[in-house]
Amino acid sequence: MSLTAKDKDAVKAFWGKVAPKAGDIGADALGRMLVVYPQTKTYFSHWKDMSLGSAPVKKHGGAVMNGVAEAVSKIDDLTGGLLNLSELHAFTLRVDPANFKILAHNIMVVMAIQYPGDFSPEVHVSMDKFLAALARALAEKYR
Ligand code: HNI
Repeated sequence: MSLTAKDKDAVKAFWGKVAPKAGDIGADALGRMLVVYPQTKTYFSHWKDMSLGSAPVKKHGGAVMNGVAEAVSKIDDLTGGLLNLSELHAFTLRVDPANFKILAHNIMVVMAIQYPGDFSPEVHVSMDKFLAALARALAEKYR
């Protein structure tokens, strides 16, 4: 299911609202992923502290959302735009691509909690499609 112009506009408009707090959103989403889906901890075993709100979780939560910001700016060509990130996750980090949807789900949950007024059903469906397209683009190099 490709992103329509309406989806892209909705994503860009919503991202404009949440971008100032992207780091916090990423930290909460990553922290939740590690708690709710503990199998994802294996990828971060080199971190001393993986608890919600810890320094590594906050730092990496911000890094992940920088990746999402990059994807928003490359929304017309996610596969091409995220090639390096896909290679990093596929070859270097060997992250099981099933986890991309899991992190995307947690990002959606945090956005809904933090922006209840803006997270309308219309924004919800466009963000869901965008994050699914982002997950697919990150899984590109696995094929
Ligand atoms: Ni991911 C590193 C973006 C999903 C495990 N990840 C990054 C970096 C970005 C990034 C950007 C590089 C940071 C840097 O250059 O230092 N990751 C994203 C995005 C998604 C994603 C946009 C999906 C929305 N990453 C995941 C998932 C996992 C994951 C689902 C594992 C469950 N990522 C990692 C690990 C690293 C990483 C591990 C390296 C972390 C470190 O300690 O350097």
